[in-house]
Amino acid sequence: MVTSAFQTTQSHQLFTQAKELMPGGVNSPVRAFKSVGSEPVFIERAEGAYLWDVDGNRYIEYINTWGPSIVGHAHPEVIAALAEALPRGTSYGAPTRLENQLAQMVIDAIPSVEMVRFVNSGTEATMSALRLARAYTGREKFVKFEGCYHGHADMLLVQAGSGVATLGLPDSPGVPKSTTASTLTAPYNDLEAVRAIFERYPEDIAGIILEPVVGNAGCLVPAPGFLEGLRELTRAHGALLIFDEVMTGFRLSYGGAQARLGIDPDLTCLGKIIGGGLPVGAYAGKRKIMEMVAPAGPVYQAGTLSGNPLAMTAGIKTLEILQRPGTYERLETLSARLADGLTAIARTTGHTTHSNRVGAMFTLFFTDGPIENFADAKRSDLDKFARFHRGMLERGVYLAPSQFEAGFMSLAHTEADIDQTLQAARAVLTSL
Ligand code: KE4
Repeated sequence: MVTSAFQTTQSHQLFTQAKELMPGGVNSPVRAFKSVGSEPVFIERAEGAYLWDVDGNRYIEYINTWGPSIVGHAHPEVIAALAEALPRGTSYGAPTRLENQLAQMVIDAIPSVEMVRFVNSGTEATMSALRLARAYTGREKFVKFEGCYHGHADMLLVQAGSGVATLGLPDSPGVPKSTTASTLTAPYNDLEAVRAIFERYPEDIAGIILEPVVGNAGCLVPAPGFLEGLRELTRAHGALLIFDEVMTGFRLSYGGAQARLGIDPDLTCLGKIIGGGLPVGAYAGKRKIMEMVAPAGPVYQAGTLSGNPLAMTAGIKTLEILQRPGTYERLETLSARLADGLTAIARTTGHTTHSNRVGAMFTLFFTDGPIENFADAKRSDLDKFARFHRGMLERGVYLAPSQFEAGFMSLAHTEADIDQTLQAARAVLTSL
């Protein structure tokens, strides 16, 4: 039931003030709750599977700050590691043993990775990986998929997912046509469309970049043979296969989507989880490619806070926790309980929905399935999704404020949290 205590007075005041100070009152568009037609709640603190807003409302949350807090918010061991590191300073602009340690952990975890460069965001990771692919192949064109989001670098803001889709933006003004002239797009899961691109441009494609399991169109699952087909096409044409695992890395398995699905990409982009919630990104891959990056090679890329000691510390501790036995089985059990429960409740309350899930990434679409690409996802009833989102928020469940995002499970969630979530969903879906 909606507790009469649910009020968001202080959030409203803060949002009113924020809109005077920052565009849209936020520092990342999807946070503004625009597509669900309500105002964001301002968060005071987070712990485990819970968020508390400034009005004292507690939420069971399934965003994991868009992926990073897979071990739970404010994990005691992560906090302790940061507390121990803080007195040594926050940034040096110089190499540290911590970067060696986290790089080695990433290399040990992901078979296709032989060398790593840390940056400060997923955007920097994908932007740099594409620059490197273009330098390595001497070619300019690359392929991305409709609905995939790879951050906000100019050449990637073409038919992007996540916030671009959420806000229904055609693409972004301010991006020169010349910059996106080399960006070719195809529908996700459409191998024939990619084959046709290579037939048209047999020697011009530097690479294909994709989310191996998509989170930014809502969750889309690769069709059998799709990823394998991309691997064959890129190999046959001397193009690189670039997996954007900013979201899936260390979430879908300790070796990411590629280990779970058995694919060997040339480059991998990472972020989110490897920083444990502090700013981080990375691009990584085969040594012969990575050694082209400055100062080892001519491909320039730099960053004041790259390899920041606090982000490295949080990332190292987070990956140590994820290495423990049973981690991914637990995430699977909890995620299946939630996704299957939501699907069953939607059916018994007479709603047409379809659920896509891989491990601890899932989306309940408000339309019928199958949902295999962005066009399918866009059939969803966004108005119903918005009412569902609002109803769940009022009942203490914090979901991604967009149909074109994935839900995330953490190790801090319990069966009781999920059952409470399902109880709220039953009440909301009955009322819709
Ligand atoms: P950042 O620059 O936001 O660290 O990473 C960009 C990025 C790259 N690749 C993938 C697969 C991603 O999911 C992202 C960022 N994800 C979004 C959530 N869909 C971040 C949330 C936001 O934009 O506020």
